[in-house]
Amino acid sequence: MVKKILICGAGGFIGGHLTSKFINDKDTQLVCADIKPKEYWFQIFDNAENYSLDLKDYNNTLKVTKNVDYIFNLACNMGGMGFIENNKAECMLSVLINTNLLRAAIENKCKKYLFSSSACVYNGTKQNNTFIPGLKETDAYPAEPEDGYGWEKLFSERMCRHFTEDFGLETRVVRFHNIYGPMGTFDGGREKAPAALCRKMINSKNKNLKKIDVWGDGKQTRSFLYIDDCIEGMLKVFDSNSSEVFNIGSEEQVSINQMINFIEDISSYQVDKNYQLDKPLGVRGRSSDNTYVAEKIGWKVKTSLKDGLTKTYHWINQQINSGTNIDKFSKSNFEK
Ligand code: GKE
Repeated sequence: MVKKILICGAGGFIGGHLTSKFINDKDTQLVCADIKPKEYWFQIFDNAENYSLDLKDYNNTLKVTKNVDYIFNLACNMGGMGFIENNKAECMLSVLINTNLLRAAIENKCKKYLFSSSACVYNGTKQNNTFIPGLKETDAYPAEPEDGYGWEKLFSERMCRHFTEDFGLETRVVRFHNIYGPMGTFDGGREKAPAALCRKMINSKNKNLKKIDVWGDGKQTRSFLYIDDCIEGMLKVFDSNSSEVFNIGSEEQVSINQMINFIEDISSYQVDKNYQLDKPLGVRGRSSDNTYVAEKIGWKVKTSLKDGLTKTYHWINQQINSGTNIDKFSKSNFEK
């Protein structure tokens, strides 16, 4: 029985990896949609139906969801702190994508819908210190999410819940905690810390410079989840029978300075740090508590930060030093 799957945001980082996961399934017919022009898609496959269009337009969502069984919504205007802190309204407009897709899923009688939420929904007052206890799913309330982006994600989570309760649409929601890995953005303004710091180290090493710029004091803490774990966790949640929200993140909480030490080991190159306190910092500390997702879904992280960073560093190094067309991974704006 062939199933038709729609991947929204297929031209992006997580969407591209999800597409590559499904593309060789003989019983899957793939529809891929992204706002970017196809030449800027991070990964694209000829044997999928590929659409470059804006899902903030309801007619476009009706078109791409036609005869679709399952929908993965990974489409939103986002990036690291450097982007979401400076584009709050743009990030909130992604609510149109989720709203349109939920409506179109009902109209086109789709069977199941997954929404990719974010750790930016978590209450900021619980993230004011370094090395905080991992955030449990219930820590999103009382609500005080990240300005702009976090509010859109939390609101859209609630829309999924009510479309399930009121219209019977099967929905799944995952909260991603800073996903990183190869085939993602590493420059141009949307990049997150793991890729940004790998790039800075590579450029310093190439120019024999002994210093890199670091946003903040380097003591702030995060956990970072490698893309392969992200895809596996998302699919396990999708295949489960629970419409609750689940963390898809890592419990390996490190300071930014510790992450830089890992990158120094990987690159065999030491640097001093120029701490820039005026740059976008986000929360002081954040990590995931995976107790509930392990218990209900049976998903556990397999890739350590050191191992994931090693793969990411070498991929970025290859992009920068091979001189191949890296625009698509290093430019931030593609919207027509
Ligand atoms: N992007 C970036 N680039 N961050 C840096 C850099 C740099 O060169 N140097 C240090 N940092 C610091 C940031 O100041 C921040 O304190 C920390 O690394 C992580 O920044 P980030 O990876 O950009 O994003 P955050 O984890 O703060 O927030 C992100 O969380 C995700 C969900 O976990 C959001 O930007 C979204 O991408 C998403 O919600």
